[in-house]
Amino acid sequence: MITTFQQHIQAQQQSISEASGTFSYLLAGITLATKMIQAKIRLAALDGAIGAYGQTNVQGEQQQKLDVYANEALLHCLGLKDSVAALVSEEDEEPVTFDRAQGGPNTGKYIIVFDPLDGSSNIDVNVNVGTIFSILRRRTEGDLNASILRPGHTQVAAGYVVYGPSTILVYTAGNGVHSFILDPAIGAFVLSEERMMMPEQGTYYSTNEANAATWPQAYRDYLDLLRSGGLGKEYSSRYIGSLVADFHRTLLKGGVFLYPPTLKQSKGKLRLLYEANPLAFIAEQAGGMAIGHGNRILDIEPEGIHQRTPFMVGSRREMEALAEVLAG
Ligand code: AHM
Ligand code: MG
Repeated sequence: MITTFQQHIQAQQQSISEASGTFSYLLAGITLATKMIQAKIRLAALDGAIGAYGQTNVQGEQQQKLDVYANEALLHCLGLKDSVAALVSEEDEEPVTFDRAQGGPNTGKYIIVFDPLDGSSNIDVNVNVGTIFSILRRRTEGDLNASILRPGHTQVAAGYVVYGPSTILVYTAGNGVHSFILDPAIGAFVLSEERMMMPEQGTYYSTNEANAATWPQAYRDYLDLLRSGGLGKEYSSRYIGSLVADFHRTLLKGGVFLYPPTLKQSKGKLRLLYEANPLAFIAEQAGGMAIGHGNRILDIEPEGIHQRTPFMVGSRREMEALAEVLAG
């Protein structure tokens, strides 16, 4: 018999720290939103839902119509839940917060941080995109912002959905990494693999090589090391330009994904809270590693919700070699 995502979460609740029905109810909001997003994406080219929305987001990027839809779907499906204290999105400059009881205090227990539609520049050409999410527990002391700006090792759960030939959900709640495939016949995410482990070493590197000329020298040396067989394998390159899709391949096949600092983006391009942190949590749970410019991603103390970071993630062998090269 099948195991659905909901059943899996409930069975796990004995062993994970978040042993309450609230947590699975919260995750049900995320899965509903991602089902709405995938349904929209599948029909977008027919419905005229592809193309620019006509505004730029807080990152200064052109918003696509589907970016806006994906963001609204998540805000709608999560905003009604009492357990939610705040929603932090790539598409919104400030966190969205809720006062539940009329005029009463915000009593929600969880903060959900998300990139509603990652890789949306690929939408026009029918290439995979995804949704990334991270769940934090609200702290009892300090204001909401202090609860949001915490290092990634405090995440309660994290995951992503990749909208590819199949719609696949991958998540961790700190007790292994599990993956589910959306079965369109029953409208449910069905367990496909439990306790996924990243291969110790792979044969792919994944990076926007056009930027290599402006990377710090150490990253160019590292690429040379991979290309010259220095790690004992012959590497191939694969780069989609949708982080979720590039990460998903790295998780399954091993290897390394690199987005180092560049001349144009001296602090890196990818966002710490809703891109690097959730994927770093998953990578570590699967036996891999994730670092910024030399430091462990999950230890970075965030200063802003839209903060960027260099982001390198992958198999243990490749990542240890990278850490050595960066350390000189
Ligand atoms: P976004 O679509 O949320 O803005 O995400 C940024 C994307 C990532 O999905 C991807 O890894 C990266 O930007 C690709 O950047 P580049 O085109 O510079 O290689
Ligand atoms: Mg995005």
